[in-house]
Amino acid sequence: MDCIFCKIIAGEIPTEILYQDEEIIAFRDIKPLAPVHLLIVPRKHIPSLDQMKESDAALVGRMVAVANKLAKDEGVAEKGYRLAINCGSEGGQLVPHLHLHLLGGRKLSDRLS
Ligand code: DGP
Repeated sequence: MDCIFCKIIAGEIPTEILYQDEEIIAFRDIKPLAPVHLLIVPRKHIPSLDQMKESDAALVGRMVAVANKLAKDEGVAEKGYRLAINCGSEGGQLVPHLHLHLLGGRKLSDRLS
């Protein structure tokens, strides 16, 4: 298994897990871009958003629901936050395992750069 997020999911890389259930885990980004920067990750290895199947739609919807819950837990829900999925090289994706970024705790740029 050569995927860093699969290794975190398997417990091979010690990481503080903020949320987990049978389908999804969440932990802090190692290179945070904001005071709150979490990654919401499906246990299933889907290499990118581009490769999700129609049958994964409920899972991706649950990732969003988990992110919204974590935004409340982290105290950023009221002021606002951003969810982002980078897809492919021009989309800025570095780790080839689908993940949702939750960013909050500061005023984010009005534009995505
Ligand atoms: P992306 O560019 O969307 O593929 O974002 C990947 C993010 O994953 C990046 O912001 C840094 C984070 N990351 C990479 N390796 C690790 C790791 O081993 N642990 C944690 N917590 N985050 C990682």
